[in-house]
Amino acid sequence: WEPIEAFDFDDVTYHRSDSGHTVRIAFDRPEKRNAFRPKTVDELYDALDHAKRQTDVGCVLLTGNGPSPDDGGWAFSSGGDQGIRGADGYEYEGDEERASEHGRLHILEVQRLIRHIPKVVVAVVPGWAVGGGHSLHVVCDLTIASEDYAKFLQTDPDVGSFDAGFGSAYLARQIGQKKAREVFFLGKTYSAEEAADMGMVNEAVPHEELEERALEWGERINAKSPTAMRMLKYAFNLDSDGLVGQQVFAGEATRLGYMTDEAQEGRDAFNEGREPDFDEFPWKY
Ligand code: 1HA
Repeated sequence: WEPIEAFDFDDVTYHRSDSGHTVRIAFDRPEKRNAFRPKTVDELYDALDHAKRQTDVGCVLLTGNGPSPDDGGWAFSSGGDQGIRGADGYEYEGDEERASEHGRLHILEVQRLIRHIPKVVVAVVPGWAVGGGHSLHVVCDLTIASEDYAKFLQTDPDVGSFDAGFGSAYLARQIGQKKAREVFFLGKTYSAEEAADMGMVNEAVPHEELEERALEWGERINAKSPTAMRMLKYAFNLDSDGLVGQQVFAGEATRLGYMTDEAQEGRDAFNEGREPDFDEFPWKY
């Protein structure tokens, strides 16, 4: 892994694989089970947005650094940092001007970016995935988890919070209504194997093999056709993204359309001030 030097992050780390085609973005607050504060969310968004624009990158691994220096515990993320939760959201710690504005819930913007980034995003879960951290893994395209330390838990209603979007409703599409309701209403803790049986984890692997296996997935993904993968991701998203999903999918269809001689004849005719001649293009069936 090569560190990506373009950013000076405190709460996340950002690396590119030796092959260059996979990036690794990791929460880096292991002493708080990788809870996120607004600064963490800003950095996560910036890293993902940067990754989005790397045309030679096909796969993003999203994970949590560890273990905790305090007790050796591992975490993907434990969700919003409850220590800086204000009256209406999470506040900027140590930044009085920003803290006084209003609380932030912009992890939801990160969720949308993960949905729309034209790459495969893999949640690599080495330990706890809890609350908003659980919802984040739900939103990722794939999840691989440590069979030794990964634990999946929804505490949202314990702390008076609720992800009523992807974290719950989309989870129900993955594991079914009864199970999703159990996750939130009973708040049980599930192992990686149980989560795989439920259908919200793709594979449980020994802890020491987790990153290596994730990197292998990245290389498999990177070997495939970028256009086909992009269209497939947006196709999978479409029925749970409504008109926005249709817009994203249609944008890619437009891109493919623009690449045809037929569309270029329309453009050329306009630019040359003549009527377009589409005669050579059949009405295909
Ligand atoms: O639901 C949303 C949203 C919904 C809509 C829109 C936006 C949203 C944004 C966020 C969220 C949420 O994430 S709400 C849910 C918030 N998270 C939680 O309720 C999880 C709280 N943490 C725990 O339940 C447990 O800590 C744990 C199951 C993750 C781990 O337990 P464990 O292994 O026994 O460790 P523990 O001793 O509890 O934690 C280690 C240290 O990490 C503790 O600090 P220390 O006593 O050493 O100083 C603990 O306080 C800290 N920590 C863990 N999680 C958090 C945390 N500190 C702040 N915030 C946390 N989330």
